[in-house]
Amino acid sequence: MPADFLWGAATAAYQVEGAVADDGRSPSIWDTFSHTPGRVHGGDTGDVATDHYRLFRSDVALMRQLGLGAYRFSVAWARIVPAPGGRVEPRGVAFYDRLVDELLAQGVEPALTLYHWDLPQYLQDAGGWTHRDTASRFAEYAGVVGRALGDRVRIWTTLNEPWCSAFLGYGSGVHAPGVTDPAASLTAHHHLMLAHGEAVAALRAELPSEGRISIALNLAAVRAASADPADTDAVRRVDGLANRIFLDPLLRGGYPPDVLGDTASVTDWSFVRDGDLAAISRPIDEMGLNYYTPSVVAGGAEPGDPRDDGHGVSDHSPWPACDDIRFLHAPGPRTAMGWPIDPTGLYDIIVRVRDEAPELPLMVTENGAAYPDTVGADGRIADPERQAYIAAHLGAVARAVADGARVRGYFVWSLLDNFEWAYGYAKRFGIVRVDFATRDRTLKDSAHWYASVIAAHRGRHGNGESQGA
Ligand code: IFM
Repeated sequence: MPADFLWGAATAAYQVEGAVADDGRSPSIWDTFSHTPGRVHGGDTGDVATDHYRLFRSDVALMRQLGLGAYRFSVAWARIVPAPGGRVEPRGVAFYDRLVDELLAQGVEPALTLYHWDLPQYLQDAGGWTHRDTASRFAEYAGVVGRALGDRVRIWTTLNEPWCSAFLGYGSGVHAPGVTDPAASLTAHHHLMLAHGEAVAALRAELPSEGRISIALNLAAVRAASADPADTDAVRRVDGLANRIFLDPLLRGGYPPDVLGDTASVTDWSFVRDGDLAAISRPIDEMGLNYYTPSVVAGGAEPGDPRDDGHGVSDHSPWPACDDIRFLHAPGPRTAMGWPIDPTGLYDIIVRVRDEAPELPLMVTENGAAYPDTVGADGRIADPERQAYIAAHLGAVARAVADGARVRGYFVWSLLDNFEWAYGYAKRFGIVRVDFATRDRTLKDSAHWYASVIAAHRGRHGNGESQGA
């Protein structure tokens, strides 16, 4: 990796913070969703989660112990602007102030995401992401956070995985707000993209010139089940809805014509207004890529059965106008999410973006694996599968770097075991174990190993990370 490569780990507000009623925070759509019976495995909620809101100082101490160069976290919008009208809650801002100051004091660079799926419930009550106004509210919120923290935070991400917000939130309904309406999912998608573009402008107005603005996309490595033309056309369609529906407006200022055609039975796209695509394509400084597993698709199938697609169980597809497409699993070993392990997918999405935007620096903003870890009699948590997963994916990043991709950093998902959305606490992604009865943290073997990788890199490059620079 380059000398100034940033080695990090990531979390997100609702998944780790807890303290959902503290310091003026109002409910988000995930509070509502997780408290709705049947929505989340075991009735789990983020009410306490890992208690990071209270334990953040000791968590930052762990980061320092691991030698992390950066910590990627998200801000809970409902802590900052907890009610309609735009009033800013100073106690909410103060929490992130303390977190950022603690990170900087411990030599860990903050990497801030503005939206990791926890829309304030009052905005959902007004229509959520199907309501165009939500994009303007997001830009206002971005400006508030930019003003408060822009003097210390250099790495900014507007949205995390907007595909999930739009298509799991409004299509399959396995994520909050739990809507199952393909037209609504495409409307939400566009308003999320617009929110990103408006937030870029709002952040630019607040950040000093060193501020770097990005968006984190979970682009899909889509493969055909066979060379059959029905399968290759399924790849084109899914690629359109997973990848080009983001990359084309962001990088080229237009939606792909074939996607507009493929989805014409669902919506006429009249929610796109003049000027929207110019806003969405405002230049960004880097792009975040989140990757876990490839997608294998086949065409010409019978309409799907109820299924667990690795995000949750639903009778509704997250893919609009794709009822004739089947999603298969690649062969080979899988993680506890049922996700096949294939690092070449990460290589493929990195070089794709390298080819489409050669000047744009990239960050792997999430990558990691869930396994059912057990604590040994000696208290040790041996998680060789997770270690192997991360090592193999780092290998894919290194290969992409060697092939000319400008990858500036890698963030393990996740620092901590946490609230894994529809799966609650049943899936553990952390390199640090959290005992959800006591909230005690224990470094897993993968954490010790990741620390040694970082230390070896520093040893080779003389502590060359750009943190705080
Ligand atoms: O836990 C999630 C995270 O919030 C977003 N990306 C995928 C992770 C694993 O499912």
